[in-house]
Amino acid sequence: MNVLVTGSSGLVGSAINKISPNYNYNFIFVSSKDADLTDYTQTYELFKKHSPDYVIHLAACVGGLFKNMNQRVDMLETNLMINFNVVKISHVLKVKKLICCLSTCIFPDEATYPINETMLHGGSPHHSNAAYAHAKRMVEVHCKSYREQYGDNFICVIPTNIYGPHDNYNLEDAHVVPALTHRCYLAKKENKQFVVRGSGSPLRQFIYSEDLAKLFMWVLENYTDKGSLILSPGEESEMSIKEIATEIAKSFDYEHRMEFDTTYEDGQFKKTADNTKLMNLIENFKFTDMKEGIPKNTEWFINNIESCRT
Ligand code: NAP
Ligand code: GFB
Repeated sequence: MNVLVTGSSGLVGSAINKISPNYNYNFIFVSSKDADLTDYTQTYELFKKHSPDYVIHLAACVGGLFKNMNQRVDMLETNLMINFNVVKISHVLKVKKLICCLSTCIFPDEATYPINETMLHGGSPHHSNAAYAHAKRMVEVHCKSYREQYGDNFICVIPTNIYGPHDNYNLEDAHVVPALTHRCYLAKKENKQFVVRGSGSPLRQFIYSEDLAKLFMWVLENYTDKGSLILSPGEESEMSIKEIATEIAKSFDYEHRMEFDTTYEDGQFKKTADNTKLMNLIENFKFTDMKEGIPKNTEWFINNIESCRT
């Protein structure tokens, strides 16, 4: 069976690539160098060439809080176009199972916690990433429409914040873990203060990319429900940005030089996700603890800083 993985050169795609030898499929790992998925014709040609049975659709314009605030149009248009093309062509070419990727940050900002899969369209997303959030919510509507009108097996998974090797470590566009990893590396190298943006009080859950990759393969092989599925450690894993920054600083032996710059936005205070639906399906899945994952990520960054996305 052919499994086409879009967005495969990125954080999540690289993790799926790493574990792919453990699975008996013909994986086709593609990125923008194989086709610009914002272009319908290029997308059609790519899918026609590989005739995938299954598609794990990861490709997206992705970024942390500051990229979302500063590049709203790109986040909206690029993701709307990529997702429209991939979903429509998956139908046209009769893909047997399409797995699309949402994010826990696209849920309503005014929510009761923990958030669960039924709450996706229950209110406006946080203003900081509204463009990205609406583009992602539309892919859920698109998949659901094909499911209901044509019976297509198109589903969405909803990861929480992800970190791990092959992330984007750009100081302005990246998510908090890779951005602070890069920033702490530079602070120590230049003997300067390690500046953490915002107050440090917001709360986040994180999933290590290699854990998520295993869950994607589990979803491909075992998940038969029609509804979306949150892929996240439990509520108890929630940490403050300050705690996360401290773990990153410890991995560089630099926690004594950490300070906060509150002239920067905090973004959403929390987006606590409920993983009950997942855990009821996949008993005793072991998530990597941040105290283990952060040092692994730091080691990978230090060993790959010359070649990774900075
Ligand atoms: P990433 O590291 O930025 O990788 C994005 C991938 O998409 C890259 O392979 C990139 O290819 C590809 N891509 C971007 N624009 C493209 C285009 N126009 N045509 C073809 N390919 C294109 O992203 P990620 O963090 O792995 O995210 C994967 C998925 O998880 C996304 O759908 C994202 O929304 C979702 N997600 C991420 C997080 C997180 O914290 N990172 C959290 C929740 C959900 P090139 O390298 O060639 O540009
Ligand atoms: O991962 P992040 O950028 O995005 O985390 P979100 C933002 C939080 O980390 C804010 C603090 O509280 C920031 O103040 N922070 C501290 C930093 N230092 C830094 C830094 O150097 N860079 C960054 N980026 N943050 C995103 C959504 O929300 O969640 C995206 O905007 C995406 O759409 C992602 O879905 C998963 O977790 O706030």
